[in-house]
Amino acid sequence: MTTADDDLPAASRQMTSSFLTDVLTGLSAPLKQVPPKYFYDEAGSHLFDRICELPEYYVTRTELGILQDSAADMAQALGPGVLLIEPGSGNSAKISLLLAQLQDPVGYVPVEISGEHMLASLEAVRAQFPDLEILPVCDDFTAPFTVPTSSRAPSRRVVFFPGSTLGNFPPHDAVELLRSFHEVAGPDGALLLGADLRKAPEIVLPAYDDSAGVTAAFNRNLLVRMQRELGADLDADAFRHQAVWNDAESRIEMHLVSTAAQTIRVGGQCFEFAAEEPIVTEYSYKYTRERLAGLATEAGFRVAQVWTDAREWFSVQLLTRN
Ligand code: AVJ
Repeated sequence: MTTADDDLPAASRQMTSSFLTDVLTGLSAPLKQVPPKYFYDEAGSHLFDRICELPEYYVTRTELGILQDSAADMAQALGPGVLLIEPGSGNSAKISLLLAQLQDPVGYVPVEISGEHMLASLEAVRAQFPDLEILPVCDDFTAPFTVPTSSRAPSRRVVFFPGSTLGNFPPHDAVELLRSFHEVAGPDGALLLGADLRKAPEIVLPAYDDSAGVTAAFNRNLLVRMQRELGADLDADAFRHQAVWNDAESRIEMHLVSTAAQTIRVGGQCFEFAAEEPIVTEYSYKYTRERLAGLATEAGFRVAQVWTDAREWFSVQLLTRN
């Protein structure tokens, strides 16, 4: 088994150096930014779990509802003997709903950068499906990764990518990511994709600016992580959380706004902020079904089936290879 345990120290060293590189590059850009994948350290992963419970955050609840209603139908569409690959796993609830319905899956391959969080959620899957072969990969799924070989040959590979994480990627990058999943899935492979849909900003915006301030803490945790892991010299309280709906781009933008003119120091470099200057920390695109079908087509997929909730807020889509 390709267990992550042995590789963890090396993997996290690797992670630190790319965190530093990405922070330095991002803060040097005219519009300052830090990639959202760095939200998910131990504290960030827990804060995200709390976001999923918030009344305003409809995303997880709606997707879970679709999976509860239609996992049997999805399993039927996928067929027996699949190897299930989950990039960015970290929470077992969704995969469990699918695994419970799949007919004789040959294995489960979780792919996750946050090693410890993955291992914890893996235990839940292991307990529920003791006979399932689990082949974890500790890697960044946005870069190409090797799929481990299962003991039994699969009928097909199925990439399961729930949670609307695709929405973090601007259209061009989203197509690139879909292309890499197309590659990972291989001939006869498929992608089961969870995607949040475009809807009224009155519904979307509060999901990223909740009244309890959990999303604000999640966003500011990035600064805390920079202090702890990179020795950044900054005051996290001198930045405030901001969520903006950008209608033209059909996306939520999360910002950390500098409350005053200030200088912060990271990795031996100084970065000047004007008062009210933002760091962009996340885009969360809300694509229409048509737009998603367009992106899928560009990546070589065909939309075979779509499951949604009654309000059509969220979709789970089965993309197959042409
Ligand atoms: C995990 C990327 C789907 O964009 O809704 C939640 C992350 N950010 N609240 C999303 C997130 C702020 C989330 N995804």
